[in-house]
Amino acid sequence: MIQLLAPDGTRTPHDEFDAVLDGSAGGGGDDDLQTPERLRGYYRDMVMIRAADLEATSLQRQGQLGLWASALGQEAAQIGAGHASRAHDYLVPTYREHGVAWARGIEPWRLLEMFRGISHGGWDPAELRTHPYMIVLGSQAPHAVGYAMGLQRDGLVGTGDRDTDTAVLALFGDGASSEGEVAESFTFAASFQAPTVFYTQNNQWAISVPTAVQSRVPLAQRSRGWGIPSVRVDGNDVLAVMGAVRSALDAARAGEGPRFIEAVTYRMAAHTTSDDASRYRPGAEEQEWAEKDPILRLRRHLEQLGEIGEDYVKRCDEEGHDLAMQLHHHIHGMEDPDPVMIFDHVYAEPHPVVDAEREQYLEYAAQFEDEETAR
Ligand SMILES: Cc1ncc(C[n+]2csc(CCOP(=O)(O)OP(=O)(O)O)c2C)c(N)n1
Ligand SMILES: [Mg+2]
Repeated sequence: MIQLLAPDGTRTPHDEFDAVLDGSAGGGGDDDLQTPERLRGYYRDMVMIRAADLEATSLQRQGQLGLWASALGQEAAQIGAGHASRAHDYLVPTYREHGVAWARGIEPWRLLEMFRGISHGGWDPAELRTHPYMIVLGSQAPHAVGYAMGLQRDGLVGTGDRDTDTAVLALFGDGASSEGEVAESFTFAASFQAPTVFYTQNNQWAISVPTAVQSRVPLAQRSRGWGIPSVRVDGNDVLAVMGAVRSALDAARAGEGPRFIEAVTYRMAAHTTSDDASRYRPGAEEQEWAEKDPILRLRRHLEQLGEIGEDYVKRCDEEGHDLAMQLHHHIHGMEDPDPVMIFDHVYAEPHPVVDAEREQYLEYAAQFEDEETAR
């Protein structure tokens, strides 16, 4: 497993990833992604999304969201992957990519709207180059490969033009990696050398099923039978993640074909707000992973570099608190949408089946209006 930052913050150099991170690989001309200023930025990002995440859980408990899938513990795996992608790459996320969304410029309240059940998508995928969240496990892989094959046909891969060459990042969990769709997508991506990076956050659990039940070998090895090169990185190490994802996307964009990355991380919270992890997961395991906290790790590294002070840490905490309060007020202030809106935007144009369903719903809802009036 590749690790650049140990849990105590100690930095280990890595020839390949360091060249990618400091921008000297691939002909140069890239920004240095590991300046102290950038590192402090990743720290702030992680603090912000953790604050938003905790607030979202509270909002669900207050009855304001139907459900919330927490990404606590996966901040480095997500902030690293999000920032490693280039603006014109296309990302296909699951339902737990709040840090990736943040790095792509998606405001957290848009995610919360989805979990409140009042938005089909929440943002414009064309504008932000990030697909809507998808809950169907493994569906990210065929969508991503299909998109990637489209890019090939549009002449947007391997031309050497850095502004137009594009790659796709497919995100999915350890459990989802066992879905047939992922295997089928490996076949298509490998056969057509489609510019896809498959990125699995192995957070050790698929609801109550541990990763050990998914595979007899480390997940990273799975793609190798397809001829898809893979790496296994410490997913709680923002630099290892960033190095791996940037390097893989650069290769895919250059026309070198697909890549697979396993980021080893931990789901610190329950699967969702509907789950009680204490029913199946030992407390000692949670304790063990708390020591590997990705935010603490980057802070320790910055402290070792002498590049972070109490003031900065305090300011990040305050900003996180402000963000949480904004989310709180935004969500509590929302009006319920007209339920009939659910039938809008199913298709771009009117469709007889949707029209019939709308009519049926209106008739159904009318019964309750009568009851209201009678009372
Ligand atoms: C095709 C499909 N089967 C089952 C489910 C129900 N389900 C939702 S999340 C989940 C576990 C997913 O685990 P993993 O892929 O490891 O992702 P994580 O939730 O840990 O991020 C299951 C079984 C689903 N959403 N889609
Ligand atoms: Mg999982």
